[in-house]
Amino acid sequence: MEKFGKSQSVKRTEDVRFLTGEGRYVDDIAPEGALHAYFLRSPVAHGEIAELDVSDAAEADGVHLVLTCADLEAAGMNIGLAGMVVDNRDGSKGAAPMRPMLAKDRVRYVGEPVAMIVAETLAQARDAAELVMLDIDELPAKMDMAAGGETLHDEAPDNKAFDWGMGDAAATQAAFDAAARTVALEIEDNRIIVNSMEPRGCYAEWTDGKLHVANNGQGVWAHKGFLKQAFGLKDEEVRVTNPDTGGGFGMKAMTYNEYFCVAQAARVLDRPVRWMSERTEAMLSDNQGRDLTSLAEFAFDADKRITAYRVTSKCNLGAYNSQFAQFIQTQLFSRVLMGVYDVQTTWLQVDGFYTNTVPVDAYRGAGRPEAIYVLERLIDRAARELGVDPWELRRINFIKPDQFPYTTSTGETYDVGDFNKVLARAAAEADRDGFEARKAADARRGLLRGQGLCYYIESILGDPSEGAKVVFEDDGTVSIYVGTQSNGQGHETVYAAFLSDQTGIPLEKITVVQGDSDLIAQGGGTGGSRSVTTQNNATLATVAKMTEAFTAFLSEEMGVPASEISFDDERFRAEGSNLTPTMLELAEMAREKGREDLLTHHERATLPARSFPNGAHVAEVVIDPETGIVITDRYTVVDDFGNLINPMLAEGQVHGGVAQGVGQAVQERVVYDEDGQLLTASFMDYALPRAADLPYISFTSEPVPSTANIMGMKGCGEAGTVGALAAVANAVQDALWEHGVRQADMPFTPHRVWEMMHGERIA
Ligand code: SMO
Repeated sequence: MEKFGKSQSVKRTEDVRFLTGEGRYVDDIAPEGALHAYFLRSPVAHGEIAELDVSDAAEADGVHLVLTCADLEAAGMNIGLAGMVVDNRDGSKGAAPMRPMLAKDRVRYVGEPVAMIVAETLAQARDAAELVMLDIDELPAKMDMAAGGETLHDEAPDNKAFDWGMGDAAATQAAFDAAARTVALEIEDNRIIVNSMEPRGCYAEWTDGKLHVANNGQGVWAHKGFLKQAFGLKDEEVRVTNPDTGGGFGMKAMTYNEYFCVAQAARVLDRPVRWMSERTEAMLSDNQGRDLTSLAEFAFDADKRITAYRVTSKCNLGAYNSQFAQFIQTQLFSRVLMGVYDVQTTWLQVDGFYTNTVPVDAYRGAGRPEAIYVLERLIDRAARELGVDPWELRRINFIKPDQFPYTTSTGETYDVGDFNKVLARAAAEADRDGFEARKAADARRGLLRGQGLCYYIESILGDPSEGAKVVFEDDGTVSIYVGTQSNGQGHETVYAAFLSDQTGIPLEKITVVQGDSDLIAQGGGTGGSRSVTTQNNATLATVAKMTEAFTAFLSEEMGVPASEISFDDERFRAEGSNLTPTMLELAEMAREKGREDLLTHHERATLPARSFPNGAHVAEVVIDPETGIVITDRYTVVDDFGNLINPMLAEGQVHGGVAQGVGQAVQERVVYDEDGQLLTASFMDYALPRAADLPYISFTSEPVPSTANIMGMKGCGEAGTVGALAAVANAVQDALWEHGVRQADMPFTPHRVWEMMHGERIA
């Protein structure tokens, strides 16, 4: 395994570019002379459009075009997407109300795009938007998931999008009936705003009937498919590119309405058109994350073994089905329903609802953080109610090493794992033994200290296939074309280092090419912790073919049988010859001989099975009971990511993921008023964590190499977030337990913690 696990922390080659202002984001590269688009968005959460008159706006200075839904329809466009739907429990399909690209007849959330103004300058477009006559007959806003109230879509009576179930409800009930003990917990998973550092944006241009859309996405091919569909174009008539992208986190994976509208404007005007979201606009229009409440229950036998697990959730989808939304809290949640515990009797029931809020979709982890949060909160609660150490209760119920491969009740097959080993390492790294002394020291200062554990598992998601094309360029460099899409994670470094490691081609000669649907035929983009495992698997396949081809070439050139030639990842060696060419040297020889076929190699490969990153997060919080302020004081992560390609970048992924998890747990929360106005629409009101809000994050790798792929890798992109929520929440609950707090829901802001402790609400 040494071959795949050199585990060198190569420094990020892209950082010189990023840190010296040489990054090229979509707003940096819009074509000269592109017109500016600005979206007029609904100022109210719910209502019928009584009047939409854009004639004054269309006449305003600098304005070239104003588009409404009627214009899109008149142009014959397919004006909306319904999103993917799940099956209901009775076998029917979940609701599929169309989400128009620009509001048609009705608006359903504050921020929904109603009209698009295109002008010479952004200021002119914005000014013209004020001239649009938009008269909305307001309807009551439906802001919760309770029955009754206004209906958003005719297709969804009672605002119910779906009722989905998985598992064996009857067997689960029987296990509860027979249980020695049962434990239940009802908890909320607060809605958050994703807040990528770079907001969404795009530009579009048409050249000889071919559409080019550049946007900051998570991969070009999904966007290309939807654009083809909307405009009725052939494959060769659409090109999508993703330049440097400043964070996506799931939120940028979707093909948003703005991209279609900008493309249509560029077509009508026969000029390039650009759009860049502003921060508050992003807060009102980027898909949001989480937002569900769950009742979770365990049945136990007399030996403290869990005999059944039942979760019933309600999830808030916002005003429409975003692209993947119906899958997040259902199928993706179910992937790791039972986490690392050996329990076969389970039932998951999820009902989805529409409300007059921004649509909700994938956010770092997409269903797995939600599932692990519920499970790891419940097991902690169960330990308290059963009077067992929470670490011990986990150990009792862990899937044991000799049970692998282990197929879960929801049909996932975990290949390997050694949860006890990881947990023991976490106890040491977190200095669990020193906790009581730290707690006592804080108590002398009037402060409360709590410790929380989360043992998480996640699965990689998305397309298990990927392609890798290696090209020996005329200038002696080598390009590798990849189907994934860096959003800032360091892919350029990791892929180049891996190819270098496998071929001996010097790292500095390798360039990673990504994000252009004209350059590589297919690719799955970034998401679901898939990128490095899936992409390197493709690289391996390509390297195998390259090695074979160069071996055959050398064999012909030297007149030595191919069976006598070997390649050791650096040099080719032929028996009885002291000629030991590198792959780069052979490529040059091939070029001289006119063997163009040896200069390009392109293979696709599919991972044979999913892999399952897992690990233990241990958080310690300190709470000031006078103010309710929660400080995340210590944070320890021990992860089993299998073999690491670049430990430093894996650690960086964990740091970022933990920051997002701690942010949700301690600070972040979307707040709407009863009329559906977003009260947290700027960083004045929405508390994103800053560096000073986070402690040093200790990261340790305790790998159990995966057997699901030959690299022994498991993935790491979302793991930090999956583990962080319950670790922090359990720590807060630990600190507050002896103060009588039994309902501890995120986020643990001072105000909310004070209320929990004092049992009363402050305004
Ligand atoms: S939330 Mo992700 O991009 O699977």
